[in-house]
Amino acid sequence: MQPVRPRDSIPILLLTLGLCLASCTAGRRGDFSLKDHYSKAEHRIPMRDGAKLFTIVYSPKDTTQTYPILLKRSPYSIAPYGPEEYHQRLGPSEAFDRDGYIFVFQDVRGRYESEGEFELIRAHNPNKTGPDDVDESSDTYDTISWVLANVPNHNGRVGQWGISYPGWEAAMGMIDAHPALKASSPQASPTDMFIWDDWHHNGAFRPLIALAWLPRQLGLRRDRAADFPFEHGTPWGYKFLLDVGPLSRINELYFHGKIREWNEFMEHGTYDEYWQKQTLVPHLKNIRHAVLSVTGWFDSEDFYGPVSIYNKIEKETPDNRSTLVVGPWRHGAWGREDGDRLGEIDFGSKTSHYFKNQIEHPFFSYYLKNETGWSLPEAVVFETGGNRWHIHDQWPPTGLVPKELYFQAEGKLSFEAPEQSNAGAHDSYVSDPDKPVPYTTAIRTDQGHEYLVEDQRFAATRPDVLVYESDVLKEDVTIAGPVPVSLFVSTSGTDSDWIVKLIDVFPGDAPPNDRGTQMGDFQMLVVGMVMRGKFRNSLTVPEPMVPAQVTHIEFDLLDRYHTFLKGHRIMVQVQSTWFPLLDRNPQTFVDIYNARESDFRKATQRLYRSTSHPSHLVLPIRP
Ligand code: PG9
Repeated sequence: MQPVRPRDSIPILLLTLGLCLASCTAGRRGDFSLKDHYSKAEHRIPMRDGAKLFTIVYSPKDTTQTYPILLKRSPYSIAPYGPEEYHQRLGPSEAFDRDGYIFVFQDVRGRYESEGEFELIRAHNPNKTGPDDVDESSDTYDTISWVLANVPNHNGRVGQWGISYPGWEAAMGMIDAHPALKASSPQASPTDMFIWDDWHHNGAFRPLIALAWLPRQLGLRRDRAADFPFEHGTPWGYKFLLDVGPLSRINELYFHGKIREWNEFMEHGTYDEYWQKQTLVPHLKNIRHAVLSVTGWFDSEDFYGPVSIYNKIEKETPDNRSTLVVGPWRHGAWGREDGDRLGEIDFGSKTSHYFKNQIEHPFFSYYLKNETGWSLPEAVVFETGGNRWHIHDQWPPTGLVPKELYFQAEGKLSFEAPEQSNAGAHDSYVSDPDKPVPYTTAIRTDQGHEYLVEDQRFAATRPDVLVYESDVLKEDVTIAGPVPVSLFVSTSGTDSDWIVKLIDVFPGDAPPNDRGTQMGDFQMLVVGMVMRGKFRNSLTVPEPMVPAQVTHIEFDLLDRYHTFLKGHRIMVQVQSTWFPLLDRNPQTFVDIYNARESDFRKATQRLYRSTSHPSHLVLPIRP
């Protein structure tokens, strides 16, 4: 049955009931025992190549009716194991457990109890020729076939979901999908690890997440005896990585060549076939079942993935049933937090409850249980600053008015183009890789999430950060979508990072927030992005920058939906280091992963702001 799709309509009743429903069900939580309602079975399910994947199935004890199957495949262990040990929760939220589903959990190939070889972000093979050609898509297919044939009391409909790596598994399951797969929800799924997701942003490496993830996770492979304990020896990641020096020293000091994936990362410093073949986006063709892609504006790991999944399905399959949801969340927060705040920023409501009760649960009920009374919107997106949910008939919404916001003399930003005719008008700073600009004031060795909305005053006061600010806004300015950046720059070196941060400056007399933090003149990071100079024209074929030559660099800040409120100011900061969120660019044109200490040099940077070289951002303004 095709869903009714009044694409512009807001389910207002459901919207307003959201919080009530959330608190009502939470109150009854203690009454519901999974052991009373579900039996648990463990299986080793054979894949087409003979590898057996360990799978746990919870089936409703009430067999008077049939149930849909809800699958989650994970590399992070599907513990607890053993027939008497039950999960705390089976579905994405408690409502699923109460409703009755056949919940299927699986350790993916090569992880924990499953046989076979684990491959980090295994590339999809579109040209399978025999049973030995396996990938995550074929493993999902074979699992669904087995469950349909061997688990009784199902209604023939399957859904798949997951957050982060399990979200990526859900996305891979959508490719060449089993016909019984009716609804998929890839949540915080990465799609491209070189361009915008976990390991890199525009080719700039993100060491904190790689150093946290690889040693912790890859020691758990069945075929490896050793774990890789990794001690930083300090709680301060900034000092730790500065002391390490060039990234090539990580192997010398810590991994000793034993982590294959780290070695591969260090060998593939451009967007070559190694990275290109991992990208799932080109394989998202002919996706006809319902898809709910979910991410958070402040997901520091996998914001880009879900948006790219949505965009690709929209482009490839016009009659799709695909929805994008973006809330004001950090990585995966919608699954485990209320979603009412991040750091010092309050979002005004429990946004995760709204998502769980009004979007996620009805989505699966509709497609897997044939329940009516819900319509599938196209994009459900939260506007920060204004603190409201919106339903749009596409993302970015229609009717946007792109408006150039120019860098001006004396640290000003304005919607008027520069008047100064002097082609050389610029601002300048010295970027020193030995004294990089920190990305946060927090003392931590993991990347964290709050930096994505952190007060930027600590950076604004540095001499190697250019700061531009608008006048006080006379009316609200709402942006929706990606923010293109157009920079005219030069460097005295032969490579350089260009980092642009868009910031919301609160009024000086803004009241303290609910935690008592002073918010007067708070500089809230809205979005920031890097372009590594050598990748400005191609991520695959790097090119040196020519010293002192004015160079035009264009890239996008990731999508945002934010209102700079009346009385606030818009700020942009430009810098060339963002450490240790990003590895340090030596500022000389070398293979950074094999760079020597002596390759790291200071560089004098210029940002031009003249009539001939009018550096600017293009704000996608929603009138
Ligand atoms: N974002 C994490 C990840 C996904 C895919 C590969 C490696 C890491 C995660 O949290 O699962």
